[in-house]
Amino acid sequence: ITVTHKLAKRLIEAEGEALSGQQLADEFGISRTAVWKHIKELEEMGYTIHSVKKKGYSLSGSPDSLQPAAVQALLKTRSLGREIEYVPTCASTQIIAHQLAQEGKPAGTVVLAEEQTAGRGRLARKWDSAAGKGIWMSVILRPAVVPQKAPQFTLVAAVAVVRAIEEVTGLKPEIKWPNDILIAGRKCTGILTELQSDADGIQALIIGIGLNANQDAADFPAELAGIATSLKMESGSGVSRQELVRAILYHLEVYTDLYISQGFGLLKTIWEGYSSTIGNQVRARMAKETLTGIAESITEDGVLQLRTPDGKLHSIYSADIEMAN
Ligand code: BTX
Repeated sequence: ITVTHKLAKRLIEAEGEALSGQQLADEFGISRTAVWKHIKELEEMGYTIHSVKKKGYSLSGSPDSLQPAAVQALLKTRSLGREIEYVPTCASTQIIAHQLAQEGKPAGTVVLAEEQTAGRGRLARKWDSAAGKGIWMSVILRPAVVPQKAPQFTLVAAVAVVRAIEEVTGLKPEIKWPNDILIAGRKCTGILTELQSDADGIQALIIGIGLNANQDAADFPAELAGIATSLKMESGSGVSRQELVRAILYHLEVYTDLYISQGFGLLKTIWEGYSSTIGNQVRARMAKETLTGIAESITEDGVLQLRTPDGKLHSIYSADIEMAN
């Protein structure tokens, strides 16, 4: 990363405190004039910096940049996001993350894009990923668990994203089994967990998170009208993607650690608390059939238990869920 980005990181971390030109010059091993030039460059990038005589430079506003240095400033994680691959545009962050995982990049590596031209959902569906409006992110994990446990990570990630949205915006999202996050019944986030495994087990889990942050209704294609929403549309004001990425990574780390050390039990309870599915009459559309009944619970493996009117309990591994009442 460039000195300019390092300087941005330093100013963000100072949280509004002034840093003297001399101190910054010493820290970066450059002249005070050079510091001043980098400050000017940051201003051109959209940072608002006050320069106060004798005190130095303080930051009072920054662009909502997903540049790694800016995201990593104030990042509270141990490993998630310590390596970030940032691209202005790509087909899908999942594709890049799969490649990086195969090249041996460590667990915790994150891919962030401003725009995806072929963002994907489950079953080769499309994920609309407008430029600069959302968080289009893939996280590489390398958990020592059997491949059958992979679907649980979708549920773990959903809990992490809900917590992050609550923390940053105060909104109250709900989880629709297995992988959607809704606000007032409309989808603001989708999660896609993909797997690289061999005879030895899981090599990498690629957790894709698509979060609509700052779209207005008109930014979505017509077919998503009434289906999709963004945090901005729900809260009435723009949100900081940078802050959201930090919060998601933090909670994802906390909850995956919890999952690895304690198993799924406690997480299942937290997940059920956020679920709009459990306890309700739902319609589950699957490849071959559609079942209607009460969604009773999820199992320890994250499998949905649906009771049909004839009293039978069905295990649903994969489906699209709609409210039936
Ligand atoms: P899904 O298959 O559950 O949902 C896909 C469906 O959601 C689409 O068919 C469409 O109806 C609807 N949809 C498409 N785009 C949006 C949107 N922006 N907001 C709300 N609804 C939408 C969900 O799959 C998993 C999506 C994961 C996306 C992330 S983005 C980063 C990573 N890279 C990548 O290519 N995918 C993941």
